[in-house]
Amino acid sequence: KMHFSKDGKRYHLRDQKIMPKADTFLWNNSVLAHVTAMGFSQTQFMQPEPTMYSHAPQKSEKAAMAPEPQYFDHHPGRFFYLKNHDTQSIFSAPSMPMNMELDVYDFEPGLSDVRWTAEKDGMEVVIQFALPYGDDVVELWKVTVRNKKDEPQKVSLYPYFPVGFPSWMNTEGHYDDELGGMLAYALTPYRKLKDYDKVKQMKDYVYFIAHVKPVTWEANSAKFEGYGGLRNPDGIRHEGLSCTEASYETTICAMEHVLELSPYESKTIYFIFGPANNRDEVLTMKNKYLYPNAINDAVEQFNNLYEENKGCIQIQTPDETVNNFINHWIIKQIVYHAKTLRMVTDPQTRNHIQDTMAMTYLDPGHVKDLYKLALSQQSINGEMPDGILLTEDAELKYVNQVPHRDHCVWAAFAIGAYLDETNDVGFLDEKVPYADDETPETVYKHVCKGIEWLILDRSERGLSYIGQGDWNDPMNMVGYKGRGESVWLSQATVYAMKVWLPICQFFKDHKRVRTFESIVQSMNDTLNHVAWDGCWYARGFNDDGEAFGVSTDDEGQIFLNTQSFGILCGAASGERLDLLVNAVEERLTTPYGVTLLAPSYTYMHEKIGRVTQKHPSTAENGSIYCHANAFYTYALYEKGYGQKAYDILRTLIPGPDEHDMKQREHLPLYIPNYYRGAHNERVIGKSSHLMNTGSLPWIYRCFVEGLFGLKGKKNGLKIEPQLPKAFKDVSLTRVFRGKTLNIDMHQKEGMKVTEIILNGNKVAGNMVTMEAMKVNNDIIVNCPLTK
Ligand code: CEZ
Repeated sequence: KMHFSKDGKRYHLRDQKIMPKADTFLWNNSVLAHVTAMGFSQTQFMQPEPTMYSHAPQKSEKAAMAPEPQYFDHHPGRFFYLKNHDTQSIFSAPSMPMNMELDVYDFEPGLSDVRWTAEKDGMEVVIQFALPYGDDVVELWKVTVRNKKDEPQKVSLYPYFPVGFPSWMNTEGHYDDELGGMLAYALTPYRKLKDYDKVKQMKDYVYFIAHVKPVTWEANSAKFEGYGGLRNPDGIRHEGLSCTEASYETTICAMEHVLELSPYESKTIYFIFGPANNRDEVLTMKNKYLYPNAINDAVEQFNNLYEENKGCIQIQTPDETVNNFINHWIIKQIVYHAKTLRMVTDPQTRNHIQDTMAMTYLDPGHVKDLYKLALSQQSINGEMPDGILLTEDAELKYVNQVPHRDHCVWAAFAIGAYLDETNDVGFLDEKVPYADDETPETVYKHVCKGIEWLILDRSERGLSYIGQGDWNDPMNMVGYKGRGESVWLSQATVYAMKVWLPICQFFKDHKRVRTFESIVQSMNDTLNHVAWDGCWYARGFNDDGEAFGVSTDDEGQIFLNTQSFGILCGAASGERLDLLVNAVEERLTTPYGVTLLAPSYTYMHEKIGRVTQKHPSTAENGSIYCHANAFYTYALYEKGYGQKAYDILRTLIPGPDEHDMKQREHLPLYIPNYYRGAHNERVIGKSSHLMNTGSLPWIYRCFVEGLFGLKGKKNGLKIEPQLPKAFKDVSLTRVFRGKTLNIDMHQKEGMKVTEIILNGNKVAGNMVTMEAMKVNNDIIVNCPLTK
């Protein structure tokens, strides 16, 4: 009922009922489309701010994709009704709105398109959806109706694409004969005269055109639904749609195509749906995209893109789900993040940097300009802004108007990772200006200045101030009076210095080396002295100097991030390390991953903030936040806890167990922002269904550098696998600095230390130097059995 296709690039969910919320997403440079198995859909495009053009009848205020979309009959979707003229029986595909039991159902998300098959009473509908490659905002649809009987059948096909009632100033729609399709208009509401010029540029028209003219149409939602509603619309019960416009009324795009099909005959209709600024633009799109091969062309271009960026590893392990995820699906998600930066004009600085960072392992050349762009918005005093402005008109909005104190740590992590992978030290010498000083300085200096800003931004006892938040956006009331301290940010600052120290050494920047080394030491001492709660690290200290994230708290006693970074910064060692790992296991671990904190907050804590008001076990309030899981597993690999790390990492990818997937309501096609935490047994593990997440670079690194232990060093590749017990034999291809390594890894009884054989010769130690590598290499790695 649920499985990957043979090549792993498509999924099949053949049961309409077991996972109605199963979903996938498609994207191009301007559009992000989220679709579900049932046919619900949300599409946003950039103009340049995220905008939607297909709404529920009531205008929703939501401007962009958000976690946990709630579906209901009138939730926007792309639906196709089918009526048999002889029997008058009706069903809808892919499933909604009628949701009738189908004889055949298949939700088939691919990397570059989505397909559904729905069959009832000898009539099959195959729907395919894709977005064009590039910048154009248009949905490409192809619907094939096949008569599966040995007698002729006459059917009507009625696509139903809602526009809604998005504008209280002007919403309307009708059939435009010349266009040969539906044209709706919903003016972006505005009040200020100065906004008129902006509104004039908006894509306020919505078009829906088929490549053959319909026989009847409907723009008027009330007429279409009549008394029957969406589940049994009068419009379809009657002979022909009523051809009624919407005149300041809830607007839809529906059409009727009559298809006479001989036995086993099929007919295909192509549709395009999208927003436009004016009628001419609609015509342009029609000419450009309303042709039979449009979808195939788009799919091919996206497939090529993923092929060109297929990542630095291609793996063959005994776990097919993991192979497919790492070889194909995480690639798609990484490329989406890196190329669109989540489709905002002011990505949060930490998101901008981490979304880019994942690309290090796909196409390292891609990251440099994006890092330089971020650094060019740094102040001369070292402070990084809350968001990176991508366009000239962009401004810091929403959460970016709340000052967060952590933005200087990320460049060190990301550029450190870039150097490990590429050894492109030349990048450190490239020069970038500051936001408030045009004299350019080197990338190296910029990052140093960021760290030095963090060093100054500390309390008397040497912990980082939290102000109105750190990594945790909604932790806004811990330190707003100026005294509160973040244990996490203190650890992250130390870790940033640790990552950066070898680079300072490389530059023979002795003074900095001495300073950083001594601060690393003193901060770690302080952390262990004041922030160690006995079995784990506290999360911080509020403005009144009280610790939180400690065992004496009634809620939020332990936080994951301070354990992960407590490991990464080197504060936790020896007994502390074991205690902390045990505490995470006992208090935070669930079958679906590790929760961000526990127990979840159930009431407002005014000395912590907005995070405590989020629903318990969602998002930052104790969900299984994938980003935080990725930090933690990365930290575990750093310390050699390979099996424990993998046990957690594996929980982030659903399946293949059916129960697991059903509980999560998530297919192994992308890492969601979070899964619900432990607060409510009924909904534990449920996916947020949000495809935006900072976890991707860390997860990918966990596989490359942790599990397979193939980490770039100055002179070459260090090979130190931490294979999980279940991976006795694996083979993979690693691309590294222009060389290809075909690697077989085996766990072998009796091995004491890992043995590496490069092109037939045993390597002394675990480094394969660049000099020793040919263009193509065969490597055998024999490891001791994993305990
Ligand atoms: O947003 C994420 C941010 O994109 O939350 C993370 C943060 O590190 C990421 O940069 C943890 O706080 O409540 C809010 O304002 C949050 O900003 C959320 O919207 C959160 C969402 O989960 C979206 O990704």
